Amino acid sequence: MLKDKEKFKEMFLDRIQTIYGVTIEEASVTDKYMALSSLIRDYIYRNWVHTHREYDKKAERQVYYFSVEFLKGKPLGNNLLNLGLKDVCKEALDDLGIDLESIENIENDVGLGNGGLGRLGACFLESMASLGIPCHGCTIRYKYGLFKQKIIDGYQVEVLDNWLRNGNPWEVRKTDKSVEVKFKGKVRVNNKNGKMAFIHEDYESILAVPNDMPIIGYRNNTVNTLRTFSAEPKRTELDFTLLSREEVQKYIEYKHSVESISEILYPDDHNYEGKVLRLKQQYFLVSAGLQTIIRRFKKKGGMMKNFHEKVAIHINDTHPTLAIPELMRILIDEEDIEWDEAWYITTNAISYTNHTILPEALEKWNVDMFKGLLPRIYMIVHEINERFCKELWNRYPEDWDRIRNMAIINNNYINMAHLAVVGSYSVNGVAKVHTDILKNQVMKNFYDFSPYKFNNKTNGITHRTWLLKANPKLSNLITDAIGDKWIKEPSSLIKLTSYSQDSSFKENLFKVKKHNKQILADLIKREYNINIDLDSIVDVQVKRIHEYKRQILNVFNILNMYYTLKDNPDLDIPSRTFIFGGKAAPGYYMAKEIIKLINSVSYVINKDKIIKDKLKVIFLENYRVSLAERVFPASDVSEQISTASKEASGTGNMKFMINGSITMGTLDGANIEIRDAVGDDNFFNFGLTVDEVLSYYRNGGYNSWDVYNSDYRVKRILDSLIDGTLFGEKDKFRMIYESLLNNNDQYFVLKDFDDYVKTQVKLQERYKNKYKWLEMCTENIANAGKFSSDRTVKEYAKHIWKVKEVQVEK
Ligand code: GL9
Repeated sequence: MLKDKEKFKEMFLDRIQTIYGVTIEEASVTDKYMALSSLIRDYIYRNWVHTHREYDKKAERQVYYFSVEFLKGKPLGNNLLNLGLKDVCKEALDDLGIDLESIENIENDVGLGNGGLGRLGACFLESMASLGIPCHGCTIRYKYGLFKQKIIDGYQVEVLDNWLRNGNPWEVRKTDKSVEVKFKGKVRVNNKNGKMAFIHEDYESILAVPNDMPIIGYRNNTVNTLRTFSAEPKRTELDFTLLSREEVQKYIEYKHSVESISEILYPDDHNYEGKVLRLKQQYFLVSAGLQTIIRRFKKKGGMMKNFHEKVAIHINDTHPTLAIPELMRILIDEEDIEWDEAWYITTNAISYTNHTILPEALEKWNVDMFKGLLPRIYMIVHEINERFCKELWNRYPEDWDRIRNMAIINNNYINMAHLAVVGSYSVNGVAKVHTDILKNQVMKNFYDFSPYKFNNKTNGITHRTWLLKANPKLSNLITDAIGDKWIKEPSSLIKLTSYSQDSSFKENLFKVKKHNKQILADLIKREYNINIDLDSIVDVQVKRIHEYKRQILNVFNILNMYYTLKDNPDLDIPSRTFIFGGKAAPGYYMAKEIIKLINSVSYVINKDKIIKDKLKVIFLENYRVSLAERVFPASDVSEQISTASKEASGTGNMKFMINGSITMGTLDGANIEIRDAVGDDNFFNFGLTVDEVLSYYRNGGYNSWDVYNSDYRVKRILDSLIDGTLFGEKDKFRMIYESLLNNNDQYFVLKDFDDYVKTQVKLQERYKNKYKWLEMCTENIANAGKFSSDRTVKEYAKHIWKVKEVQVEK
C-alpha cells in the first residue's frame, strides 16, 4: 500500500495527526521523522513476523551473531532503499512540501560501536538480511552511543551521544521476553545421590529487557532482527512510602548500579582495560542473549542435545567469549546435562572471529575480580582450563613452557582469546595476512594443536549502503553501463573492466566524482568556511586516530610538501586537498595530540598565501557513519598507511575502492588483497612489508635517529614540532617528537617516510593524466565486488555456520 504515492501521503498525514496530534503545518521535523519511521516500521511488521516463521519452518540452522558493537548509522535511508520505497516516499513528501533529506538529516546515527569492528557487524547484518541468511544480531542497548566529537581550539572534546533522547522509532520493546541475569553471590555445592548440583545464592539480580530492531533485506521480503538488551532493576513498582529511608537509599543505589550496565559504550578501540563494568556488560550480553535463544528454541520444541545442530553462536572478537562458560552453565546447571556432553554441544555451537593482534587489545581478566562477579562462571572456566591443560600434557608431556603459554588461566589472569579458541569449533582472522600471522605467530601453539579450527574470512562491506545508497550518481552510471545485476550480485561489477578504455564512460565518471566533490565542498564551506578546489586531488584519511594507523606519516608528507612549495611556490604540481577525520579514545593522549597536530597544521597551511592555495588541510569534526557516506564518494585517494602487520584487515579501504578512489597503501591487512585484485598499476604501494616489520621487531627495532640525522626533510619537520617556528610555541608537540626519536618510533614512521613521499610524488604525476587516472578508478570499482560483505557472509554461512539461505515468499 505504501508503494502508491497517494496512499503514502494519506497514511503519513494520518499518522502525524493521530500520533502527534498536530497538523502537517504545525509538525516539527522531529514529528515528521518519527511519523515516517514508525510508519515504515509498521509497514514491515508483517514481513518481520513472517520471516521468523519461515526460518523456524525452513531453516536447518540459525545464526546468532554476538557483538558488543554494531555501528549502524542512520536507519531510515537504508530501510527506504531496501524496501524499494525511496522514490515514492520522496515524491509523496515533495507533494506535501516536505524535503526527505531534511528528515533524514535529523535522524541520529545509531552509534553503538567504535569503528571497524562494529561497522563490520552492521554490514554483515545488512548482507545477511539481503541474502536471506537466518541470522539474529545480539548486542547491548547502550543509552549513550559513541561520544560526539567537538573540536575546540584544535583539541578533541567529548560530548555525550544521547541518541535515544527522542525515542527510537525503529525498535520494539519486548518486556515479556525479559530474562534475569545474576551477578556476585556464592555457589553452594550440593551432592544429590552422588551427583553434584551447583546452587547460586545471594546473587544480585538484573533484568535484561530485549528491544528488537528490524534489519531489512534488499527487496526480498526478509526482515531479520538486531536484538539489543537494556539492563533494568528487577523491582520497578516499589511503594516507597512503605520503605525506610535506608531501604529507599539502597534501592536507588541498586537501580543506578544496574542501569549503569547498559549506559555507555566503552569508547576505546584496541585497548583493553580490566574494568569490572566492562566485564559486567560482557556477561550481561551473553547471558541475556543465550537465555532468550534457548527459551525460544525449547518453545519451538527443540531438544537441548540437538542445540548445536540448530543454533550457531558466533562471537565477534573476544568480548562475548563468556558465551562459552555461560552455555556450559545453562546446559549443566539448568538442563541437567553431563559435562562431556555439554562441552560437545558448546564447542559445536560456538565460533569465534579474531579482529586484532595488538597485544594491548587482548583481554585478560584478573581472577579475583572475575570470581567475585561471576562465581559460578569462574568455576566452569577453571574446570575448562584444568581439562584443557591435561589434554595438553598428554599431547606434549612435560613441555611446561608450552602448557603455561597456552593455558586459559595463568598468573592470576584469565586469557579470553585462549578461552575463545579452546571453546569454539572455528577461529577465523579477517584478512589473509592477518590469519597467517595468527597461525604462524600469535596463536602458533594453538594452530599446531588444532589446525582444523583456523580459517580466513576476509572482511567485506555492504555495497548497497556504501555505493548504491551513498553514491547514487555513480550507481546510476554503473547501471547504465552494465545493468543492475550488480546490486544483488556484486561480483558482476567486473563487467566494468571493459569500460576502463571507454572515454565517454570515463568522462561521465569524472563528472560524477566532481559532483560528489561539490557536495562535500559545500559541507566544508558551510561548516569550516574553507574553500576547496574541485580540481584538486582529494586525499582522505578517515578512521580512528591511532599511532599504528600513522596519521602522523600523512601529516609529515603534507609538511614536506608545504616546505617544498614555500621554497618554490611555482612548482608544477596538482593542487591537493587533504582531509582527515576520526575520533581518539578519550584516554589516549597521544591520539589526542595527533588531532591537535593535524588542526595546527591545517591552521598554518590554509592561511598561508605564499603557496597559492595549492594545499588545503581539513579535519572533519565528529567522523561517523553518516558523514562517511559523504566522504567516500568525493575522494580521489584513500590513505591506508598502517604499519605493516598492525591493521588486521581494514574496511574503509574497501569503501573507498568501490567509490573509485585509488589506494595509497602499505601491504597490510586487506590492502594486500585489494592490490592483488586491481594489480600493481592501480594501487600505490609503499613501505616496509609485514615480514620486514616483524623481523625488525624480533631484532629490537631500528634507530630512528639515523633517519633524523641523514634526511634533512625529516630533521626539519621534527624540529618544527618543538622549536616554535611553525606553531609559535616551543615544545608544542614534544610528545610526538619524543615518541618518534627517543621512544624509537615503534610504528616506523620515519623509516617509511622516504618511500611514502616518493610514492606520493608518483601519484601526483599519474593524476596529471586524466584518462589514465580514470582508468585506474574504473579498475578499482570493477574489482570491488569481491569485497562486498555478501561474499564474506556467504563464506561464513557455508564454511563456518553451515546455514542455508531461506527465501521468504510474500
Ligand atoms: C578491527 C581491526 O583493527 C580492523 O583492521 C578490522 O577491519 C576490523 C574489523 O575486522 O576490526 N579490530 C578492532 O578492534 N577494531 C577494528 O577496527 N577496532 C575498532 O572497531 C575501533
